[in-house]
Amino acid sequence: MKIDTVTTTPFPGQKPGTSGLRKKVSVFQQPHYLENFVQALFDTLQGTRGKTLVIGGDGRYYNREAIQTLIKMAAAKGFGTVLVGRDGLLSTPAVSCIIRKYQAYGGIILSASHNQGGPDGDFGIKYNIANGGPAPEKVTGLIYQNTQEISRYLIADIPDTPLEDIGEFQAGGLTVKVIDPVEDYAQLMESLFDFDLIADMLGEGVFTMCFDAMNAVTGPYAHAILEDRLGAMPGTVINGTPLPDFGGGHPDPNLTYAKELVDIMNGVNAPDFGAASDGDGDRNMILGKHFFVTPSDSLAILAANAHHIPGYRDGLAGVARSMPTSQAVDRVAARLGIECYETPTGWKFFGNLLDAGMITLCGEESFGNGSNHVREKDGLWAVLFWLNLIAARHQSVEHITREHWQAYGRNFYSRHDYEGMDGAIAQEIMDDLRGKITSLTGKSLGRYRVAIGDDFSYTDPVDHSRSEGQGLRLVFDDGARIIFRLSGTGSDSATLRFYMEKYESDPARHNQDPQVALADMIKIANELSGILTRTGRGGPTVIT
Ligand code: VG1
Ligand code: CO
Repeated sequence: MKIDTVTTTPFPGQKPGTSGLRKKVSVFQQPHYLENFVQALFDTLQGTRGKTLVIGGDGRYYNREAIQTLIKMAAAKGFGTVLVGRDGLLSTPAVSCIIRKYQAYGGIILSASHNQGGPDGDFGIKYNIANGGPAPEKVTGLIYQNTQEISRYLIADIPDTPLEDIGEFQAGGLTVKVIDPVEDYAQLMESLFDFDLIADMLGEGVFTMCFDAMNAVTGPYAHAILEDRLGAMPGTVINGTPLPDFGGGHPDPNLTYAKELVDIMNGVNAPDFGAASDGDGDRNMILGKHFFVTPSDSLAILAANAHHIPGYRDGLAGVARSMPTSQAVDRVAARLGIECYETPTGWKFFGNLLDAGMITLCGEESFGNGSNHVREKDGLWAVLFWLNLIAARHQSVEHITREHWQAYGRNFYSRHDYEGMDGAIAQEIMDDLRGKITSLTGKSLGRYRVAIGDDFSYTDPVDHSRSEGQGLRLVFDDGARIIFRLSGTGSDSATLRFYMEKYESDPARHNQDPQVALADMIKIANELSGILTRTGRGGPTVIT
């Protein structure tokens, strides 16, 4: 095998964010751009000779081209085997599952998750380590350092590998195995959930559901698991064919971008259960008939009901949530007598807790839940968890959620996103807030007294690594909170996120619209930040 050493120079800004490096497709298409980043990554990896690397992506535009480059660079790096999904497809949780199952050295996921795709959209790349989870900050920091000093990359001079069919190919010294993207993942799901029980419920034709794959990677998974194995009616999965531009939409399962599903679930003859997943299959949105479950509530409900699910019948070691996620799950943990950990935003912070056996379930307010079955959040897993729960309890999504609020109280919660902002203005708003946040401690804002005003930092309880600057928070005396964060998953423009939360124990008040229940907090957030006057906007782009 001939290996070419190509001279190159650094690109600025190849710094991984909340979840890998995400840039416009046109940026990734520049000569050497992808190669530089991959070489910077490979230069951090020791002892890869003969080892296995998993490669897959969410099928977005530029996926196929990028995978060929990765295979050639993996050959040059001396990996022994590459496992790649057919057509280059693997969901993020499937990559995590496959790394763990085949004890691979690591994996590369090509995705910009919920960001738009197509030639004018975003592309992304993310590295996962041997536990199946996203590389921790110390690794992503090293990669970034390398990108700033890079002067060459190594690539094998071998032909492209055909990815259309399952099979095995020799590429220089490398064996490329093109695998079924669904099979290993489906087997794992079957080991956790009561498929017979779910199949009985779906097969009767009385219980109906709709799953929106948003023209992204979960299409093949949902068809295979929900329709083929569990017997849901054909047509249950909508937008089930992965498209390079996701049909022009944002593959982001929220109330704004999953509009088709939301309309179906709010319409006449709405199905009993609705769900959607994002570009790379790690997020989930759960809906009942005319009913929306916030991701934070969903996490709490899964934790409170885990004993109904075969895979979790032995109980939970502990739970964790990201800092901006509502404290609903904290109440469940308290009642179960288990620990609840609070981590910064991003799945990479759950890895150590899961590996150490300190937690079983974890989640984020951004439509992400997961467990110790893999080291990524997992969209279809959450859907199957809910289906198993509904089948076990014979109750609707709305009933289960309302009963949960009765038992634990309701944490009213909302996130306001200001997308597509001018980066300088967004930064200025955050800087101003950071400048005054600590001095607000002890002061009154409206009828609230600030107990903590700070910039959240985290010390990992396992390896004691520190992460600073993880979001500005105001915690009030009664536990209510306002959090301000700058998104770390965008490509060019900036997104500001405001998170508001407030607890209500009185069941008589659980029916309020969260926007009404939280109106006073939203007002405080808007006034403190000056968001509306400083941007001239009428309101947020997305409200969850
Ligand atoms: C967002 C979410 C965060 C999530 C991350 C990756 O990050 O807020 O909770 O872990 O996306 O999810 P940010 O920095 O934009 O707020 V995914 O499905 O895009 O990999
Ligand atoms: Co995602």
